[in-house]
Amino acid sequence: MVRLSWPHSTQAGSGATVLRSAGRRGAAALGPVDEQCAAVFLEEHRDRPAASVAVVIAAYNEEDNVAQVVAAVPEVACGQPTEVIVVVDGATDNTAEAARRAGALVCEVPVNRGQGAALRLGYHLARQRGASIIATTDADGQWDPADIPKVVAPIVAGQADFVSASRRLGSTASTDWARNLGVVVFAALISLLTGQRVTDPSCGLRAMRAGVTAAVALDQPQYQASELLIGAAMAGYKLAEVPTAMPGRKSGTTKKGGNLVYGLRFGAVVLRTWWREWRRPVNTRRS
Ligand SMILES: Nc1nc2c(ncn2[C@@H]2O[C@H](COP(=O)(O)OP(=O)(O)OP(=O)(O)O)[C@@H](O)[C@H]2O)c(=O)[nH]1
Ligand SMILES: [Mg+2]
Repeated sequence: MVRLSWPHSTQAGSGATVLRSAGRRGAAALGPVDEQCAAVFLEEHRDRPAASVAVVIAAYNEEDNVAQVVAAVPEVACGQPTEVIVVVDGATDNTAEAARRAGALVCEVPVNRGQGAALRLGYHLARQRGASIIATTDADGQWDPADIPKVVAPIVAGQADFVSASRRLGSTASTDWARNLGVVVFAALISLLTGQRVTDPSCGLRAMRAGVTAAVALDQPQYQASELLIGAAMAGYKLAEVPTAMPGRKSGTTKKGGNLVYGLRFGAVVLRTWWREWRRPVNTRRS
């Protein structure tokens, strides 16, 4: 059976909100590699003033793209200062150095584990540094960092907890019909499963209250987008979308495989996450 509506939770609301929540929801404990890299990162940047909006970027072999992306992140979003945290894991090129030169705070992990694992670590670092809002974008230039204030705005205004940009509400430079069809199909499926309107579930340009990243169970190593989105929706966080124009990857190739592999793996994470969240007992959480 599919439940069509979920309670919403924003800071604009108050009091107890009924949420589907397990005894142990939330970010998995960091492994020893993450602990070590986080300690080095936090110590290295201890004296750098923290910003309330952290833009977290996972980057793997993106030396030709990452500097341009970091440089394009606005220094202020909706009146709040930003900082850029780039997590590079096991890259075989100069991604980390390029990001650092462009002004990002860089966390280097010696082994490659995937975008999901890198973002999880990045979320942890952002929270540890005191960010109240975490935004994400991709290191390949596929999304326009100039739109970061657009995804932050509904959160600052108390209208949403989790905001995704949407190419379908805006436009896309992609002529890949299979990929574009996949976006439509998975958007319809996730909207049905969560009861919240979603038009672009794989968009990498997002913003959320920092607490969302700690409250939602995240364990996907690579195909992380739908896990966070579905987990947030089914935990009762209020989603919103804003239009964006998607320029597409600047150079290099996808790390996620061809369309068939991407579609199958994305779909598997959608169903697995929905099933996991659906089976959680309903609990009460302070909003
Ligand atoms: N740190 C880290 N980042 C990764 C890894 N795999 C992908 N990324 C980054 O995650 C972002 C998205 O990866 P892409 O390969 O472009 O995948 P995608 O954007 O979901 O899919 P495409 O539409 O095919 O580009 C990029 O910034 C990648 O550099 C990884 O193993 N480690
Ligand atoms: Mg990409």
